[in-house]
Amino acid sequence: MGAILGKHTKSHGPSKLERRMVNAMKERGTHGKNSVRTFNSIIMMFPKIDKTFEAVRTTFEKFDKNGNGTLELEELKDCFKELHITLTDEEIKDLFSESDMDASSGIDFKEFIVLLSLVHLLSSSGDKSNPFSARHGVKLGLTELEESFDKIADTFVFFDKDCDGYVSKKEIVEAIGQSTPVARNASRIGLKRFEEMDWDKNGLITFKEFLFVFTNWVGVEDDEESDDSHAQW
Ligand SMILES: [Ca+2]
Ligand SMILES: [Ca+2]
Ligand SMILES: [Ca+2]
Repeated sequence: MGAILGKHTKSHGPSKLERRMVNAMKERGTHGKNSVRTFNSIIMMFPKIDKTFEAVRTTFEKFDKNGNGTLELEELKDCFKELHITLTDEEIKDLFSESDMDASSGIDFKEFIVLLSLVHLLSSSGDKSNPFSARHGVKLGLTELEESFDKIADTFVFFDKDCDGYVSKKEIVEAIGQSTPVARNASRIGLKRFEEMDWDKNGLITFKEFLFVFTNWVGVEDDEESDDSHAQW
């Protein structure tokens, strides 16, 4: 918990992948089929979502061949090969640097979840200019995890009232303000995290940042969890 994110040194504009994600979120927002109507309904799903995340941990550990707690680029390539995710080395490298949130040259577990979500959401976007959706066969094949990602993307869209592909601080404060006291309470810590997440302090949160915060909300631990989660799926 509380891992400090590396300083945000991004001096250039959004990366290619980030622009694609913004477009994917816009597209989702304008299609208007959102499964999330209230913040409460999503809070109710936290335990289930947490379980789908935790179920990926064994995959993560399996590919962390040298056991240092992160996936290095080569380990990630092996992982994709095994999952039959057909991306070029270049694309994998882009994904890697996009998901390496603390710029540590390694993908830790939470970053791995972020990475998988990018693969899933980009591959289900209708933007044919992006290699993930243009090429068939980019599929995680992890149904419950993919459902979680869709749910979280819908939550993002629920917050993104003006459908510009970003959640602004104002949008999140308003949405939380309108929810019940229970939901407000549950999201208080989350809101604080949002402020930490908004690295460049421009008041805008991307889906990637949102998901990273979300993993904290649902209770994913940085390291192996104490064994209270051996529920079978
Ligand atoms: Ca490793
Ligand atoms: Ca990292
Ligand atoms: Ca917005």
